[in-house]
Amino acid sequence: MTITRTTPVLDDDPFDTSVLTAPYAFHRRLRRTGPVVLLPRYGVYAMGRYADVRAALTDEETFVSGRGAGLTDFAREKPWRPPSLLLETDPPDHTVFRTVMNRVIAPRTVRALRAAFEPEAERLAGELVARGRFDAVTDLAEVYPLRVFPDAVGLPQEGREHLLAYGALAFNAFGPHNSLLAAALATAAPAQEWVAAHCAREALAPEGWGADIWAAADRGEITTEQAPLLVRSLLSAGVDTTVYGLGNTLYALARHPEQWAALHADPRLARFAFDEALRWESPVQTFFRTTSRDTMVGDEPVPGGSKVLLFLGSANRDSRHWGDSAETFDIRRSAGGHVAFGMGVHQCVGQPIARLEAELVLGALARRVSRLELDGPPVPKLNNTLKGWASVPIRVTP
Ligand code: OVV
Repeated sequence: MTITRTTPVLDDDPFDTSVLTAPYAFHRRLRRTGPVVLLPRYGVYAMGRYADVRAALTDEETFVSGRGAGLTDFAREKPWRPPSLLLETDPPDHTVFRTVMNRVIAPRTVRALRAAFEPEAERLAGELVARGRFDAVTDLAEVYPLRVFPDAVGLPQEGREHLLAYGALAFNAFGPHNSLLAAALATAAPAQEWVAAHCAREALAPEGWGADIWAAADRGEITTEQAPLLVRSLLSAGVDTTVYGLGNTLYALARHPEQWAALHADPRLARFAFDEALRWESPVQTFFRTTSRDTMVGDEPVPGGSKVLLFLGSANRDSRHWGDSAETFDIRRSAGGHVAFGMGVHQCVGQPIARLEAELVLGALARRVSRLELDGPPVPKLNNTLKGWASVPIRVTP
């Protein structure tokens, strides 16, 4: 006799405003319901447990990226822009492009930027602490990455603020065609033009990550058609991610004054505070994969050609992996192994840059500030993929 099981179903819309702003109750239900569930509203599968999300991320042959890392299945629907050579490809093609980018943003290369990135962090922290009250998002998290990252790419001052609108569009576009994506598309045309123009060799400074990508084309490692697309990846994923990451870290610390006290007592904990904040409130909440063949998740069959929504932010709070304190923000825990940067062959190539920015700016604040508190209600920022804040008013005591 064959016993047929039916995959459990959840009727929720994970891209509804209520879930985007407060996803954690939904995550708990998702994890409790099973290793994989169906979301009939979108005709996709979803996973929220750490072990299953991690297993899918590290099985890039079954859970492919070439059909898109968003809801749109590139095998059926035209993507909103030519697919990314990094995010939206699979090995062996992916390996070629990833190898080029690994060299361009190698940890050693990024460490050499400390001297360029540090003075800006010190200057900004000094100015903000002198003011006493400031907005952790609009005065800091959105300001610091836009000062240092575009310089390292080789972009001009003029127009770099377009990177925020472009990133917002790129991350909204992983979700459904809802009002968030419509609003982003309606306003992002100037940002799209600016980004397209600044992937060209002539628009980039003779030294920097942009020029380094073009140098790989000169060496024949990639073609001159591929170089601008790799530059585009830097411009797509390099700014909003760190803006949300810094904003979420400051939000977490403002909500937990005893954690700020620990960081102030030992500013070398800045890197750990950042990792723990990424775990506790992951900027990139979700990515999709597509199954290349029939597979099993636990006891549940998932047919080939299915879109599968991986809840990174839920995996990062799964007590099966993190224990009873999974939902507690604690900068002294070992948050290593979180999937906020992904895992496997697509794991964030820019993470040394994000870590450097966070270490410098948090360290600069931690050394100057003994107390950091919320100074008003934080305002959520809505995005189909990113979780974070439009405003986090804070008050600091030197
Ligand atoms: C928005 C985003 C995230 C990650 C990678 C890329 C874009 C890309 O263009 O490669």
